[in-house]
Amino acid sequence: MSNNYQVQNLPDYFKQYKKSIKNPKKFWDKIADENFVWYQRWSKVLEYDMESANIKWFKNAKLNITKNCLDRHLSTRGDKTAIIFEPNNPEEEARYISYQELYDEVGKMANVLQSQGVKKGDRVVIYLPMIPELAITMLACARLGAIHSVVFAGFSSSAVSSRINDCDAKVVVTSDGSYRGAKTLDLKSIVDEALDKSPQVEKVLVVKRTNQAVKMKEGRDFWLDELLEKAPKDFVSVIMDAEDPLFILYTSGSTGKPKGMVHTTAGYMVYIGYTFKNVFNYQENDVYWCTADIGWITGHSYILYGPLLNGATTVIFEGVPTYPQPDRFWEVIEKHKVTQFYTAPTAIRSLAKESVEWVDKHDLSSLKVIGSVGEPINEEAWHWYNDQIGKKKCPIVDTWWQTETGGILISPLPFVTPTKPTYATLPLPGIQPVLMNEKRIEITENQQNGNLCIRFPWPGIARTIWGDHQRYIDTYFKAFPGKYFTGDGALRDEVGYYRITGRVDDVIIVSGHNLGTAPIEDSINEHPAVAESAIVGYPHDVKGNALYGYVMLKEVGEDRDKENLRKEINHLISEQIGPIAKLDKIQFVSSLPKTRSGKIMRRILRKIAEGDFSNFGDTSTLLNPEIVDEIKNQRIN
Ligand code: 7RM
Repeated sequence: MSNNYQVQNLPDYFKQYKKSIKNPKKFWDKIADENFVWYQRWSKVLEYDMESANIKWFKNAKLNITKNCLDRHLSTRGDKTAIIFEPNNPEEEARYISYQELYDEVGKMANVLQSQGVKKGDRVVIYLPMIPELAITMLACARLGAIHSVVFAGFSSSAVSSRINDCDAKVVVTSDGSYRGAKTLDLKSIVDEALDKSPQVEKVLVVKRTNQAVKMKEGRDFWLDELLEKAPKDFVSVIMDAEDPLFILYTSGSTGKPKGMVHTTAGYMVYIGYTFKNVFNYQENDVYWCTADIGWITGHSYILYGPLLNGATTVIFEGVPTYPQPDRFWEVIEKHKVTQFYTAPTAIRSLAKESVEWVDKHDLSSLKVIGSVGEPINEEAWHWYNDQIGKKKCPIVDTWWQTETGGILISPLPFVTPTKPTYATLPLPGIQPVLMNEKRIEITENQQNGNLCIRFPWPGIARTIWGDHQRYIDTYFKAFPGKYFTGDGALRDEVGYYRITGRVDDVIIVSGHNLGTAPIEDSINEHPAVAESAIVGYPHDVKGNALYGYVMLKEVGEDRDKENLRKEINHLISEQIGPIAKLDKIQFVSSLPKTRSGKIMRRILRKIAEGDFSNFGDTSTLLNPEIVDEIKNQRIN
């Protein structure tokens, strides 16, 4: 990437932004032209129709994203470290993989996949821990033109098989096992179980990680190291069309069936390359670390593709924040002199609960920019992050985006946009957010809340849901015709900064009043004894819906007067929102069911509140599936 599009300061941001809105095609045309390598340029920058949700960027361009991630860096950055692999166990040595080595490994892997029958357009499901082979396999698929679908390696066999079946994958890449903290997971046996329900899978390639004993099925299962040993390094990258799918990534929807979001090649590449450079203020010798799992969009875009497109050094961390001790993140920052650190509010909150001595033991002075993603970051966590980790000198980039958006849409630019706690601030160039009211009318004034939509397509937007374009139209383009509907609510302040307030599908109508769960939860969380809470609605004879609150306390003590706490909580809500928002039932829980990225699974809580225990969908995709039984058993009637 050249330096042409690094936004320099606030006036420069406004100038770029204006240009990008006045003529988006011209804006992206120039970025695509000057910062990437192509086999062939496009005949048209953009063609789109919002009603049929038909979006094509860089029409007829030919390229391969791995040429942009690897080949073009070899002459100038061949010896530079592309990937730092930090293993789960700190006693195990870190690995430093140069751009040249990564190129060689990806070439070998692409040759292996090809020799196993994988062709352009085929789907490959990847079920691997956070090890370099995961990145290598994804890039090898992209080099060959196969569509990768990474399934988070904490998901159950039923989640694996339903994804394999949905995209009809013939090849699965997995490992014998995986390390997570003090635990070992048997990934290969989970795949074996999944394949009972996915008999179409022809080949399973197995990475050796834990060296545990696994069953290998003759003719179907192969050890990857044996295949790689014989494979040549060079693999000429396959010529891809701009709109050829690059990957499918499943994300949960409001129904149990996950949506296979399809991202295509050119637009995704341009958008991720550009946003990585700007949002993290990436400079040549920086060491960038995003703690997400690659099995999540954040990992795809901002551990793998974004950094490599920019020739950056990216850390892949196999472990968990609290292993062997709660200072692992801070230790790794010190060890590798990390300059950009990107994590989730849920991780920040859990580490903020630990003694600050864990942080103070470490030299974090290498840090320049720190980031947050995945859910709204509350004021308390924002300040802890700013004070203890950023030492008040690192801008916090509170980045708002979605699996569907491919990359970051609303975020401060470090050293450019003044930050404001809990605000994702301003849209990136090319992004046109709009707030819509319930009558589908655009809210033009500031200091208003509304449904967050995006007016104009950007290059990174997902193009469809695999096998179900109608569901894509219905989910994202129907509610507000002509616009992409994010499903989130937002507040725009007096200067035009956006604060994401949470999912608006969590709006509950009580006695005809529209109540958002987010503000109620915020006021509950102000109670000094409360750590976290979640509100759902359940049917009520009189009010239509009533409110059921799940409340997690900071300290669990049998001696606490629960009835009194309930009163205090309702008193707080009553004062801050109004008596209409008081909770009808309050259940104290030891934790809330969450996805890996820290999002509360309200669908399950809603069912429990309703007393419907019949079909929770697949709970194995939760971070803490065991909590579901506890909550069910202690449900308040
Ligand atoms: C990247 C990612 C998307 C949903 C999104 C929001 C919530 C994400 C923020 C946020 C407030 C943020 N993809 N969300 N980032 N809310 N502030 N900075 O998380 O598809 O897994 O989730 O996450 O509700 O719609 S995702």
